Amino acid sequence: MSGDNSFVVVANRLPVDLHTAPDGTRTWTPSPGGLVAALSPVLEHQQGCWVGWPGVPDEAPEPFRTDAGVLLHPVRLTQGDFEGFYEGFSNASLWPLYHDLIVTPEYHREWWARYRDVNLLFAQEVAEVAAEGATVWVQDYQLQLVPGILRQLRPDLRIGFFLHIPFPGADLFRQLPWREEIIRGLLGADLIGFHLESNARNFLDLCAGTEGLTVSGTAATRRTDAHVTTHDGRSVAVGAFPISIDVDSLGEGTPGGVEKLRAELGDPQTVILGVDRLDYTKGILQRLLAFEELLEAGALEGAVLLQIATPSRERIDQYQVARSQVEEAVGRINGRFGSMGRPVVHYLHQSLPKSQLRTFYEAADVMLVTPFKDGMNLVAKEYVACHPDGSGALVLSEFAGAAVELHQANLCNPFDMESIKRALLTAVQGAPDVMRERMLAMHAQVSEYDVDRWAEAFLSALGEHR
Ligand code: ADQ
Repeated sequence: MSGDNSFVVVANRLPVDLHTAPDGTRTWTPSPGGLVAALSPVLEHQQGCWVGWPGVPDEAPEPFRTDAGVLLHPVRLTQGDFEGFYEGFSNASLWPLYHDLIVTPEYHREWWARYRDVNLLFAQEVAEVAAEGATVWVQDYQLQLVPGILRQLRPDLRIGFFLHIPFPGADLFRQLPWREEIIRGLLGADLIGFHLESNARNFLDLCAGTEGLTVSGTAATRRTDAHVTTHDGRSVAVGAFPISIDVDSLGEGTPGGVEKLRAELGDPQTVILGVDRLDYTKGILQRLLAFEELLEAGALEGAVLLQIATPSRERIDQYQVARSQVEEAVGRINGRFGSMGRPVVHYLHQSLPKSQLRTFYEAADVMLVTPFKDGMNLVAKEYVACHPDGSGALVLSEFAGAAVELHQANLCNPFDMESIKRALLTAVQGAPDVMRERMLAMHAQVSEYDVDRWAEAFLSALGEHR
């Protein structure tokens, strides 16, 4: 049972979502989120095969090649799979657990059963398309059992696993009723990668406390100094590989685009920008409240806030709550501080083309990135990449993985309203020379460590390990 693909990426979602119009016409649109943004260019360079779900239940079109040469292999999930595996176990159990319980995770045995079944299904699909001895790169928290199952189905494969979200401390992780199964699943890989050394350390601590596993070495960035030896004597490498962006994917700036956008916003003195999936981890409400308090204090004369929020996981209760809180705050702030035809908060609950995002990034004097917890946060890096001349200023949560590399940002603690306000004020009023120097240092970091370096570091570590 093997196919002819020597490089296979498997992720919950394909990089495109299938849409069927009422007349039956089918179209594909880019699917949202950081994983797709990071991996698409890697797959294009490798001309690899991408196994994933097409974003709608009960559909699995025939595999096809994209214009960029990537072979897409759709996996069919039923409505029940979608609800139990995706909305349930992945996004209402694992997501909040791995983001340090910002909301309370729910654990249900039926969700877990679906998670196991769907992981088996993904592993079987990969086993069919991967060539003898192929490299398979498994992505993210939805597929943590795939490495273990694949190892059994296809021992010839070289298997890497990368986690795009944080990995929690052992004390939190141990809540999970199926913790042993998840650890065993992950350890089916030859290499397990995290964004940060702290994430890798959390995983190693957990393994060190698990019977039958031995840990050697310490977590390191872009190296595999740490190893876990499994019950059956296999050695699994563990390392930190901070993900980054593909600067080219943001396209060219539109000539005159920035001026046009600023004019549309009423030529404000200061444009403050937020760009996020609408997720309760991203701290969107907190930043709105900080903005509101500063307006109230008369400290942000002539500033407007532009908040772009991509619709995300809209059927899950906590996401509906987060959205209504955000939208209520937007309405209230505009009611209090806006004037006829001149809102102070411009809010779009939409997905936008990258070229348009680029114009927003370029036009923003200040970028507000305030997650309570974030694996990396590519938006922060995209903003920095769009300011090669050192203009602009970044307010960044200490709890975003990106804060490790972008430590020259105006860092804030999103749990502390005063801290967000201080960082925002410093970003708006800080000495231009100091702000410029910091932005230039961050720009150099993002330019040097782009997404190609990330993929290359991970894949060469995987190649060396076996
Ligand atoms: P996300 O939680 O989705 O990613 P992030 O890393 O910021 O978060 O990536 C979001 C991506 O979506 C960016 O490329 C951004 O440009 C794009 N995007 C956001 N809003 C958009 C909009 N309205 N229209 C179009 N595009 C939009 C997960 C983890 C992160 C980790 C990434 C990659 O949660 O911590 O950084 O994976 O590993």
